[in-house]
Formats: sequence, C-alpha cells, structure tokens
Amino acid sequence: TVTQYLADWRPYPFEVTQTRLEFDLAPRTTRVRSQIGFRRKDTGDLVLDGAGLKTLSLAIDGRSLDLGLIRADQEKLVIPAADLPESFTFEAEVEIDPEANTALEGLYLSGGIFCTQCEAEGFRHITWYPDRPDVMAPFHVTIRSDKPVLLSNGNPMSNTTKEAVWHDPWPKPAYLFALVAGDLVAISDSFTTMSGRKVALNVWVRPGDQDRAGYAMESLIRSMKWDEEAYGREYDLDVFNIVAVDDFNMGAMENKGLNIFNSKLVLASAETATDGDYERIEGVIGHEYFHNWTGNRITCRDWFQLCLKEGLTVFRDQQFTSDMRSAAVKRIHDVQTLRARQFREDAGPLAHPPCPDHYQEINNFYTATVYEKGAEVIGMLKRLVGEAGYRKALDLYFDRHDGQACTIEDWITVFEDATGRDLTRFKRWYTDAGTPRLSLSEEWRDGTLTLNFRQETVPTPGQPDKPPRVIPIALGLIGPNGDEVLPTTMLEMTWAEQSFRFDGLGARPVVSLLRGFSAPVTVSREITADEQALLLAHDTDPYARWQAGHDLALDALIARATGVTDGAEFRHAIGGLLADAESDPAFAALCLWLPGEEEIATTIATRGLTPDPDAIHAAREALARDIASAHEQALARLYDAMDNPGPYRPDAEGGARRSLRLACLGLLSRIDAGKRAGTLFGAASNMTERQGALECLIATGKDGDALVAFAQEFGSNRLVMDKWFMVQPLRTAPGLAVARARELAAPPDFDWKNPNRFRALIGGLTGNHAAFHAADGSGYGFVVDWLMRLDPVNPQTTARMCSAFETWTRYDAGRQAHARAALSRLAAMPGLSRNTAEMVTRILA
Ligand code: HT7
Ligand code: ZN
Repeated sequence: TVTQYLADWRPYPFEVTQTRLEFDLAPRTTRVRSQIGFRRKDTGDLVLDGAGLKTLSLAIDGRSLDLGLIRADQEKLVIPAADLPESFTFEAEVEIDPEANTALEGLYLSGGIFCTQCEAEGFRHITWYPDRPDVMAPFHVTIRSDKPVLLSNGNPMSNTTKEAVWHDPWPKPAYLFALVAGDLVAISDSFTTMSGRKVALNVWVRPGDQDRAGYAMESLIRSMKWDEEAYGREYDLDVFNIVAVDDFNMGAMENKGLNIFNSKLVLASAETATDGDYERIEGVIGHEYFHNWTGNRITCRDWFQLCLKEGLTVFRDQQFTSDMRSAAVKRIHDVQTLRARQFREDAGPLAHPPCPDHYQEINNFYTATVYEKGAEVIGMLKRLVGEAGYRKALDLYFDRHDGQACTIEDWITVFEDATGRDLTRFKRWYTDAGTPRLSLSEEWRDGTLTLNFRQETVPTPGQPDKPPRVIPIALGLIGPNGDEVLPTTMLEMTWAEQSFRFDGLGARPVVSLLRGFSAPVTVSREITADEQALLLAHDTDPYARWQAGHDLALDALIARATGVTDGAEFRHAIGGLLADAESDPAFAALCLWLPGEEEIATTIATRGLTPDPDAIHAAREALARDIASAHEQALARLYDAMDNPGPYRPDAEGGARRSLRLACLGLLSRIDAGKRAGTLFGAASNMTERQGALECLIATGKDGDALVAFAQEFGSNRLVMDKWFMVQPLRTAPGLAVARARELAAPPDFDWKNPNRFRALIGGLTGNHAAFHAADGSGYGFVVDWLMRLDPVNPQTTARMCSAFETWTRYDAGRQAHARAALSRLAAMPGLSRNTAEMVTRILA
C-alpha cells in the first residue's frame, strides 16, 4: 500500500482545454471514447489514471500509441514528455463492465439504471484521465443507449431517441462528472433566479415513485432561494437534475447540474418516512445544492483539502435547516451528532485532523472529523470575526477564487484579508487532531467571580504534542434567583491557562458555559446538581439549558452504572420540565430522551474508568423505569395531549409534538408492558409514530404481531423494509439481539449487496451498544463475518463500517481479546481491499 502525503503535492504540468466523451452503453460492454485537449504548463510527462479498463486504443493527435505505456500495476499511463507537442489531443477507446461493478465506484448499474459515482477517484474506472481535483475542464458528453432517459452534466444540447448530447461550460474536475441512463420519470418544476433566469428542475425516480418525490423538489426550491438570500449565490445552468438510485455508497453526490442521490434521501410520504427522514432529505438536498458554489465553482486543490468543501457545505446546510426549522433544536441535534460520532473518532485510533497530511485510501477520510468538525471550525471562525466579518470574508472567497481549486490556506487568508485578523494560531484547528478538554475552576470573593480556564488535548496517533488552540468561549451568568445577570459574552482563550474576572456581582451566580456550544471541546467543571437544575430551569441559552439537564441525567446514569443508586435531582427536575412541556414540546422531548448507552460509555471512559456495557444498559433501563413510575400521570397526560389530529405535515411544529409524544411513550412502555405502543402502532397513520411504536414494542419484547403486520404492509417497499431490518437488531434486548440479527441475515430477504440493507441490519446491531459489545464476543464475531463477506464486493462500505470497532480498547480485557481476535481475522483475510486493510491496521495499531 502506498501512502499519499500532502507535502508531495505538485501542480499538474498540463492544462485540460476540453474533455469530449462518447458512451455506447451496454451492461457488460460499455465503450468509452475520449478526446482530451491538453496544453503544456510546465515540464513533465503526461501521467493519466486508469483502473480496471480494457484499453482498445490510445492516440496523440491521431497517431496511435503503444499500449505498453500502460503501467497496469500502478493504474497509470505514462507518456514521455519528449513524445508530446505543446498542445495536443489525447484519444482513448476503452471498454468497461458496469454490471460487474459491485463496488459502486465509476459507472455501474443500480436496478437497471446506469449511473456513476466519481468522487473521490471513480472517474479512473471510466477512462484514462488526470483524475485529480485540480485539473478542471469543460465537458462535452454524448450518450448512446436504448434507455429512455439519458443525462449528464451541464445543459442539454440535443436529445433524440438513443442519443443525447450534453455540454457543461463550467470547468470541473473529473470527480464531478456524472452520467445517468435509465427508465426514469421526473417530477418537474422551475425556479427563477435572482437575475431572472428560468431554470428547469427535475427529480428523476423510478416509475411509480413520483408521488414520493414532491418533498425533495420543495426542498430543492427552498435551497436555491436560501442560497441567494443568505450567500448571494445564484444557480448557473439552464437545468438542475436530481436522480434517485437504490444502490449508493453514501447519501448523495453533488455532480455539476446532475446530483445523484441515495433513494432514501429523496423518496418520502407520510406513510413511509419519519420526521427525521424528512428533515434529512431537506438537509441533504440543500447540502448537495450548496456544493454548487462551495465545492464545484470553487473546488479543492487536492483531497487533503476535502474539508474546504465539506466542512463549509455542512456548515451551510446546518444554517439552512436552522432557518427552515427550529434553530435551537437544530443546534442541539448537531451537537449530539458531533459528540456521538466525531468526539468518539477523535478519542480513538482513527483520530485525524480535519485537514490530514497523509492517507492511504481517501475514501476512508469522508469522516465526521472532516465533515462535522470541519463545520464546527467554521462556526468558530464566524464567532470570532462576527456576522459582518463572516459575510465580507465569504464574498471575498467567492470573488477571489471562483473557478479555482483551492486550499485551506487560501480560505484562512480570505478571512485574514477581509477582517485584518491574524489567524495563524487558529489554523491549528485544521491541522491538529483531538478534542481539547476545557477545565474551569471558579473563585468567588467580594462580588468578584474569577474564572480560571485550562485547556489540554491528549496525544493522538502521530501527534504527541498539542499546543493550545484559540477557543471561543461564549458564556452568561445566571443569578441564584434565576435572573440572567450577564448576557452572552464571548471570551477568547488563546493560552493553555487563562483567567477572566467579572466584578460588581451582588451574589454568586452560576456560569452558563459554552453557550451555543461555542467550541468543539469537552468540559470539566465542578457544578452541583442544584446548580445544574437552576440552569435547566432558567438558562436563556437553549443549548446550555438542554446541556444542564443532559449532564444531570448523565451523572445519574453513571452513578447507577458504577454501583450507586442515584438520580433524585434528575427525577425531580423532570417534574418541573413536564409541567411546562407543552410550551416548548421540542425542548421537553430533547430533555426526556435519556443519554444513549454509547455516550454514557464514552463519558465513563473519559473519566478514566472502564465502561461495562451490561451495567450501563441496566442503569439506563432502571432510570427510565423510575422516571416513568414517578411521573406516570404527567407523562400519560402529555402523551394524550400531543396527539396530532389532522393531516400529517412534516414541519418543525408537528415534528416537535410527535417527538414529545414518542419520548413519553418510550418511558411509559417501560411500565405499561407496551400497551400504549400496541394501540399507537395499530392506529398511527404516519411512519414517525408507526416506527416509534414498533421500536417500543421490540424493546419490550411484544413485537411479534406488529413485525408481521409491518412486513405484510410494506414488504414491497425497499426503503421501508430497511427500517424493519434496522429496528430489530437495534432495539431488541441486548441478550437476544445477536441471535435475532443472525436470523434476519438468512436468505432470501437480506439483500446484503445493497448498501442500505447491509447498513440497516449490521449497522442496527452495532448501534445496540450492549449487544455489539456482548461479553462473549458474539457481536464482534457476527459483524466481522459479514464485513469479510462484503469486502470483496464493496470495499468502500465495508471499510466505513469498520469504524464500529474504533472504541474497542476502552472495554475490559475479555472484550478486548474478543475484539482483537475478530479484527485480526479480518486483517488476515486473503485479498482484503486497500480500503478495509487501512482501517483495520489503524484500528489495531
Ligand atoms: N461529496 C460527496 C462525497 C462522497 C460520496 C458520495 C457518494 C458515494 C461515494 C462518495 N464518496 C465521497 C457527498 C457529499 O459530501 O456531499
Ligand atoms: Zn458534501
């Protein structure tokens, strides 16, 4: 395996002036003819990438080239500089086999639809090309096929039966190329841009799925409008196409003018999709659309800069959702995701900075760190330079870099130039891995509160020393009577230790710390349960208020999991919350969902102790039962009050009521033997409540009839059946879950080559903390058996799922031995893909 280093990047010695491609599509033998115009910029050979191609001919300016120039083992074609004029046309004819392409990289077939996935390095599976993001060119594409719908990037030039020609005038790297050919139908609309151009919009789906594509189209229109209003960014082609396919390695892909989506992020109806699905669809449609400027018009110089486009585009999609729905709920959800995925990554063997400086397989770096932490870093930049500074910097970024392939360095420079700030030290957030731990100790004397902060980041793989970072700390002060005595104030911490003083205070206040989660750090501080309860009752910052309740719950759960029965304060605080729940159902729901078992384990590990998955599960169940018994009446009343009569609407308001209703149901099912859940499952007319009720029934072991009914009703809907495959291993009592997953994995229904189905079942089990980490190693063994089966078929998805093991070293010796044995078995598998090999090696290191 070859390691790629950022330090080795060199500019490509040629400019590509034009890329012309002709496709004759056939499932087993697709012919690709290319004509690529090159102009020399610098000295050097012409090096092209190609993988798994059957090369039929190669030529320069019509002169044939010897096929012996192909270095198949290195996946390169090298034409010596001496054989090349200043400007020339390179031509190739290759044959590829889309039907055999189960890895879903390059051109492949999904349910009879030809489609492509070229990010990061898929284009080299289509033809010979400089497959690197800094080589940009206009594309002209001809597609010949019997399929009725033939699509590519850009604008349509001509479209006759069996042939379509597309031209994309905007220079782009090969990773943004796309082609789709299939029996598809569109729902269509249009959008008039801020300068008055009319853009044709289509969402293409399989015949029969049109009635579930409307929300995707509405989301697209909202995204286009929002990007004009919030960032002044206008769409730049005559048409925008979205296509939904069933077989896809990730969520979606931002190919220029032709976004390709996993069908689960397009298709939705009240009966088949949950509130969460609707919110994700809106967010991902937005995300891919926003890439048109942050990713496509301005792209990345090399893949080490991936977070330039992904961090920024996640930040933009978060802003979008926040504006479309509830900003407070969105922020809390984003923090939950960051902690669950990124903090966990940062604390283990896979830790890496948002801007890594080496990799073996770039597909393994589409991570929570690059995406979600990348977005947090931009949030901090915005906090530091303020709203106006941010807008000025972004305007400069678009002006200065339109049409270029850029670096994080360029991005930071734009902020420095726009605001006059020196951001040298801030850059560490991009280059250093690990989550800083922020400790606070307080001194109170004569009306003065002194806050002494300390920051520390533990070593991560390859980075033993961690200099201090610039940490924006937003805080407020709440007086003992609940009044806010200091509104949100931004402190800027730049040193390892720093103190801040607040004078003239009448009584000792409680610090509402890290408001809005102003920096991606963990916090360690002395705070009493009474003070947390005060913040939960009175904090004006919704995130900090939720965090106070969450910390109270975590403390109670950890005390129980480590042998101390506790939780009186949390139980008591829940009483106050329930009394006022109807005024803000979304907030109450967020507080009622107890911290998950994985988060409890992480917190225990951060405190230097060994988490016991069985004890954690038992503690969480016991606390949930206690709360349900102590507040049964209030919960039951709220559960009834949150009924949503009338037609289902996937908006924030309805979603808030349903989430509170389901939070109450989750608690009540612990003491009513699943009675309410059974009734709701039978009566619900929307999937949010249907699935919520089903999950409660599975957790209480009362699921038999419901699962049969669900399968009967939705057996022919692949996306809904993915839910059926996911909730069973996820919610079954830990002692029974592995056996259940084994039963579900039996043929014929477990179509494991479909990534959504594989992720549903295997990911469902890895999400059941105490089952996956079963003391007898059965969870690890089962998952590794399936990873070994999937790897030869789909290395990308296999490698991504290996991250379930990234926390293995924090458990006891017995579990560690089982995990090591399972991972070693995977590592030793003959022919293991480069993707999975890199992941397992890093995890075992
Ligand atoms: N930019 C895309 C990332 C991506 C991807 C998508 C689908 C299949 C494989 C992929 N590899 C990388 C998606 C995004 O972040 O918007
Ligand atoms: Zn993206």
